[in-house]
Amino acid sequence: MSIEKYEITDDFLSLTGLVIGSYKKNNWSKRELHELYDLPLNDLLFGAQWIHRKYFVANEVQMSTLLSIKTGACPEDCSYCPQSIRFNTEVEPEDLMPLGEVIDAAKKAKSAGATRFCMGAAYRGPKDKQIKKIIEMIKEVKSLGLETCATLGLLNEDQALSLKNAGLDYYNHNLDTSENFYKKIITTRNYSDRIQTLKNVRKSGMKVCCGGILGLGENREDRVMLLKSLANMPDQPESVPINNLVRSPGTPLENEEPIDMIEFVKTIAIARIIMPRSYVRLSAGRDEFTDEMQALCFMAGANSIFYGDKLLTTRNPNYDDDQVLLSKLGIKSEEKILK
Ligand code: SAM
Ligand code: DTB
Ligand code: SF4
Repeated sequence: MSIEKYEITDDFLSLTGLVIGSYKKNNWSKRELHELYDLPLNDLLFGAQWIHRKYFVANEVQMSTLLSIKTGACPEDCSYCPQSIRFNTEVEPEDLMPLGEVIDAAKKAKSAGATRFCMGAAYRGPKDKQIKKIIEMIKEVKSLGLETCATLGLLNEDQALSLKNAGLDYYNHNLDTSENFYKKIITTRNYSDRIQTLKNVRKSGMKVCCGGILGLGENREDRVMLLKSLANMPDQPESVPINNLVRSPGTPLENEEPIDMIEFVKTIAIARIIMPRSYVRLSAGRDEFTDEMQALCFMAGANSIFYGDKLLTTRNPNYDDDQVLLSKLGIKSEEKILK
């Protein structure tokens, strides 16, 4: 398959689902996704740009700021995570943050230009007592005119509904990798637990933020299967974070081989093509990327970033460096006026 000059061939259009004219294609096969990975890089980037410009305003990115509202001492054994109590890492555990500190952090994020504030907690899943306190945080953050997002682990239906009723716009819960590889990364819960939480979130009416991590030692087949699971959900996630593993000292994956950068860019481009209406977020691990690598990811259709000098516990590029980079690339922050 090839794309000659500026003509997009029928084959390519058919592979990307555009011939059927529907972003609702959710029957991607393994073969189709492998074929997309096998395309020449320029063809893939061209296709991703073409689709990106059809569904989104070009040269705009959405900016989310993260805050860890409860840090470390997590009972789960996710091999990538510095917050697991099972690994000897540099993270200092902290209890649920007082409301005032959350409000201060949200105000700072808003004045720096973020439009969404995402609160993360190192829980397997929250207890109802904790949800009550988090509901207060959601209400306050929302009243500042920010979109709200939370990532608190597994949720049952009632918990999802109470967060939705408090005004939570997005819930982040990642599939992380393929179902097959998942078992090598986490043993304390399984893929179907994750799928159930995502169903509960969807049913509550909140928007779904769901993606994965690259560089865990997975192979291309695992990446294909992750993308297939994401794109073939009955409703595709509104937001798809693609994380580059942050290799944290003390975690079992601290010495993992970094993922090939072209493979990372291809994965972003394929996510853009198969989930044309989703925001694809260039997420954790951006601090390790050169400006050129980030530019390639934006070219591949990434249109969202985590913005602010810290992710949850690890480093992210600082506000000023990001402003310089975005200005060099002619990329603007997506403006959202929230009432
Ligand atoms: N404890 C909750 C959970 O696991 O769902 C919420 C917080 S958890 C830190 C949210 C997500 O962050 C994980 O699912 C994973 O995708 C991502 N993450 C955690 N550690 C990471 C790392 N070292 N590098 C990249 N992504 C990471
Ligand atoms: C997501 O996909 N990435 C963010 C967010 N969702 C919660 C988390 C990244 C965490 C990176 C490691 C850390 O800072 O602790
Ligand atoms: Fe706990 Fe979430 Fe980290 Fe897993 S990813 S150890 S559940 S904080």
